[in-house]
Amino acid sequence: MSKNINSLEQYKIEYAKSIENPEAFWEKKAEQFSWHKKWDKVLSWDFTKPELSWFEAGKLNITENCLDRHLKNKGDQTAIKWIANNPNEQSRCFSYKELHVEVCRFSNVLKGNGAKKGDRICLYMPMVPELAIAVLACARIGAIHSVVFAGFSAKSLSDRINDADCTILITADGGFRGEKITPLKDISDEAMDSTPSIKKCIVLERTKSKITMKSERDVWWHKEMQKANSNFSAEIMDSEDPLFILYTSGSTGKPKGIQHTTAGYMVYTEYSFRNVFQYSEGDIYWCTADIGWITGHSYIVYGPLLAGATTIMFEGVPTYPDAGRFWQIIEENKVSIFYTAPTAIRALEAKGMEFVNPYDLSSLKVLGTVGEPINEDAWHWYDKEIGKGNCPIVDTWWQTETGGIMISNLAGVTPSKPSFATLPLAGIQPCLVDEKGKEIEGNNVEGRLCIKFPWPSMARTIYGNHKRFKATYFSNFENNYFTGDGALRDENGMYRITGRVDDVIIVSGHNLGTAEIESAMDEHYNVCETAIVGYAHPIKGNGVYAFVICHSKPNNEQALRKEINALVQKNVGAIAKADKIQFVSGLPKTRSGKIMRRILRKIAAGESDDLGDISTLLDPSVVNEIKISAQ
Ligand code: 7RM
Repeated sequence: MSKNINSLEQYKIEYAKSIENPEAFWEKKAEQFSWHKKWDKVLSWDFTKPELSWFEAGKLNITENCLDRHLKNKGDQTAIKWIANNPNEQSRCFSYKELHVEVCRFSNVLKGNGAKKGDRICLYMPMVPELAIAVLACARIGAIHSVVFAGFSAKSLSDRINDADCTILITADGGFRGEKITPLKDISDEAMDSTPSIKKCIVLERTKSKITMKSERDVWWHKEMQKANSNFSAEIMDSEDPLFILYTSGSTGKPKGIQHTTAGYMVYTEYSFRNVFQYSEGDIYWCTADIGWITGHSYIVYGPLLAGATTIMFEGVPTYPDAGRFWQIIEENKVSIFYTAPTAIRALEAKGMEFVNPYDLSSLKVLGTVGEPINEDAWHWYDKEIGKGNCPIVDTWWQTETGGIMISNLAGVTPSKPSFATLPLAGIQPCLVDEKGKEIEGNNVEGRLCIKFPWPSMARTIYGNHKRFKATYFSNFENNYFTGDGALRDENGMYRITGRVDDVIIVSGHNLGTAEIESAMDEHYNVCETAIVGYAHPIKGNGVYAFVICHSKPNNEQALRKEINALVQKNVGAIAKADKIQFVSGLPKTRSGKIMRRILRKIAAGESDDLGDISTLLDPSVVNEIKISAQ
């Protein structure tokens, strides 16, 4: 493995090299991996189409790089250590050798159930080692995995299965999360009532909940594994063959299936993992995300395994059995690198130091955050109370679409600054543009965050909808990838991400499309129209504020709020439930019929004194009425 960047000077040199000659820079990174055949060309690109190809005509399998490549030197080292939801349940460790065997066996199971290269396979599973095994087995046989977060509803699951025409669904009888059991198979059954493409459902036994198995279609994981051979030679893939699809909300109700490919994603997740966290041999690394999000894909599974690290996987939640669980796990496992979300930090801070103090956190060397801007308060608490002032905090900005961390300090190597993601990784060329798409040069400026040059792990398309891919990311600003975020650049060239400029609300680090929540609410027979905006929430980062127009005046507003939120829970998931629902008689609309969310955001934030120009509204009087009854 090549060495990490280990000083600010070296970062500057590497950064300059990566701009001068990106092809040479990335070629060097790619050479460390095992290839069946090396590439003919490092990069071809055209942002106007957009078309991208990294390491063209290279042949490889990413799981040979995650597993086989490490067998000789670190076959007995722990690859995955899994920690159960219930602290009394035994943890489970898989060495690289053992993980290799499990992945090979499950590859045979997939093949035995009819899967082949290029098929889409949906994973709807709890955070158990079998989820990682299934992800890797898909990659090993050349199938495209689509992991759906196990908190999503039957409707969200079936929409995602249908969008990608998945042929196999892998799930479990249930999942443990805190005190609750999620009935994953029951939810899957409901989803499979409307997913004609699914031929097989492989069911892992986890909670031993009573479920029904449909003969022909449903098979048990453990029974299939008993029969499976533990040798499987990996399918040889092209660099640009798709590796996975992962759904993320967009500004229309329909989620986008972000598609990543093989070689570029591999090179970038390994490189960014090692450098951002300054991983070194012997580290115990723990990312608390769920594999259902991109953070889990890139920094629980692929990045750490590619780097030959020990990655911890946790089934539970931060507050079960109490708010000391994270800190107890760190002590017990001597975690040295800890990566979590600002929403978890804020929630645990609010519980008080009596949950932190009992634990010895001296194994920690590096702390990380991801998912949303971290406010200065939370940053300082994390630094002082968890890092004890000794651990650099990496504030990592990136997206499902970028595949890996784009802007972040390198732990202890480049400077940190509270609430700033700071500097781009070597190889990444961000820029700020104004509304017209003109680049804003210099420092102490603010604008829309774009990336002007390709990097290996960028998404290649939206599954089945390249037009939308182009429209969403490559049409706003010419020759730039548009992130959807606003940012400012300080006097030292450091970036601070200010938030989404489009209609996505980030609640507890999860991207929620306003349109998706609105359409769930609109299903209620008495709901005529809705508008959702985010507002600052002390724990979740953003809360969901709903303005709702009813057909007939509700007799019992509280009961109606409950019914509306039940629909949101069913169609989108519990995380999207509205914190506040205000009933209104009209919404502020422009003459062309667009809701002016800017006004609603101000009202939701309690800043209705300064609403700016409302003269372009169809009916400005509606604003006063909304102001008066604001929650
Ligand atoms: C990794 C992930 C992406 C959006 C992104 C931002 C926000 C993520 C940070 C952040 C400020 C950060 N993927 N975001 N990280 N904002 N500082 N360090 O979260 O696709 O689910 O979300 O999240 O708005 O565009 S994601």
